[in-house]
Amino acid sequence: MKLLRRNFTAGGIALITGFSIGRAQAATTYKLASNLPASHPLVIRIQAAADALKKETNGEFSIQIFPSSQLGGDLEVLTQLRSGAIHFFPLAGAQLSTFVPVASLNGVGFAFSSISDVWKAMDGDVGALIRGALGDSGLIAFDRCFDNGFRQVTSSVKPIEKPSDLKGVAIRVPPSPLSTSLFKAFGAAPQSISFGEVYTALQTKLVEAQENPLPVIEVAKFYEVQKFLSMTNHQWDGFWMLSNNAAWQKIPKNVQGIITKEFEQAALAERADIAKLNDDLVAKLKAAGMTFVQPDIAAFRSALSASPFYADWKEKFGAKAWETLERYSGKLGK
Ligand code: X2X
Repeated sequence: MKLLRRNFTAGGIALITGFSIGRAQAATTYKLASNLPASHPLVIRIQAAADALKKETNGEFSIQIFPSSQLGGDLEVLTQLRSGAIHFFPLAGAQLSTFVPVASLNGVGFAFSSISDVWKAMDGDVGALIRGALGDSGLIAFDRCFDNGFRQVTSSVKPIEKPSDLKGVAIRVPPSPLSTSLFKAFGAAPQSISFGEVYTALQTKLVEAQENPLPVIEVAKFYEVQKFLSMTNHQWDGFWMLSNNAAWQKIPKNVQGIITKEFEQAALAERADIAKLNDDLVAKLKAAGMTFVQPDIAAFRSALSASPFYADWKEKFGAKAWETLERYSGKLGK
């Protein structure tokens, strides 16, 4: 028998044995926005978490999910989260860095060469440092980062095999100073575009290229408007599950515990989903007509090292953050 108690004002009621007694309590529905389509493992797993929450609270608490940027562009929704107009928002460090700069620390070019290295850092001191900065900014960031993945470059015009192939290329990047800086270092012409507008930007040739992990390329159907896929692995990014602080404080402690547990389980399950997808998607995207390219990654790494990129970002992030990252990445740049 589940006992659910809640902090209540005078005249309130105790919610016990799984149902309300006395004055019926209005059920509470929290809003969660995502820029990803409903078919992405992150949204699928969060929906399962929301279903479990509703069941465990007997419908007293539920989370309504708005995928595919239905509530607005990346930075607009971040503003809504900060104001409390929405209550939860899984957002990548890339976009988050416009509000909390150190959130893109894990996105430093070629910082990680394997997903196991990523989780050592993100479930270790790099994640703790970023989560602390998010907390200082007034947001609640849950412990376990969801996986977005290693980012790959796609193009509608030509295969990107070496750094000079990016020269002058109009490439979409997330609204993130670090992403813009990374592709400027390769001589490209990056354009910051909110994720919900990327397909149209590619379809109308506003940009000829974009970069995203394979699962995003697949669920966003970029294979319909992109021909070449270069496995550059130039950046890893993840999604932080975020909550508006005031909205979170209003949730009874026992329900906070259920939400925390369900989001933790969702993140770990989503990481496994992404790992499996990465194995399956090469064949699927080839079958969808994409031409895969294995670029000279060493040439990209040395081109980035020869540019001011690493020195600039070491200065921007500061010595403590940079030292924390290099404890996992090894020395970056010269
Ligand atoms: O905007 C993107 O490219 C995406 C979906 O990968 C992120 O949210 C970082």
